[in-house]
Amino acid sequence: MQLFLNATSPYARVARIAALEKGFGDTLALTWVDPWADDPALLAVNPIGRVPVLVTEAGTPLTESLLIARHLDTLGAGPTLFPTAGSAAVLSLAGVGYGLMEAAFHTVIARKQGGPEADGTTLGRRRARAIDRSLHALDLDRLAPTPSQGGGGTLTIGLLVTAVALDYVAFRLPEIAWPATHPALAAWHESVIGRDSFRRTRFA
Ligand SMILES: N[C@@H](CCC(=O)N[C@@H](CS)C(=O)NCC(=O)O)C(=O)O
Repeated sequence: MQLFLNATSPYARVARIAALEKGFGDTLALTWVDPWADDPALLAVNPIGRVPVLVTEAGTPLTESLLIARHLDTLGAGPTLFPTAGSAAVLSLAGVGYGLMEAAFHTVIARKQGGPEADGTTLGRRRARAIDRSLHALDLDRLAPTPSQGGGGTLTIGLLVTAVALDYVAFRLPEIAWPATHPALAAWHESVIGRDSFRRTRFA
């Protein structure tokens, strides 16, 4: 299998962590690309031109980080990232974590394209409010149903996506300083990013 990715994409990191958690660390070929450069190799497997893309053993390209994670989960070894028991809570958390990731990512891209003024637009302010509300929603109460699923325990797709999203906000939008305003969430986050799969995929 082959994974098209870049080192700063939170979406690609979700796919890569899922691959590592499911035992594909040694067999997954990593193809590093710049999705903004219209690389022909990437466009050949994804007409949308985004990472991540997973090309299966049979040569089928899969796009969308959560769909890739789902496929790897079906195929791989170890505990499932999509447990049947408590499925609604897991997916509910994944939705909030993914929404935070999107709001943060689009804030970064809007700044790159439109300069710092992008933050002051209607959409920019809307994204900032979404980030703020998500951080509150994700504070420990939200994570309470699965507290033992942090560092050493079983990871779910909800916890995985949320931890990557929080790390992305800290990496790209440090001025938000969420660990200071949400210390309990920060303590939980620390325990998850200590996992081998997170340490091996740090943003760079
Ligand atoms: N919904 C997609 C989002 C993927 C995405 O936006 N990837 C970014 C990199 S972080 C990208 O490749 N952007 C290039 C572009 O939008 O043209 C997913 O979950 O995989």
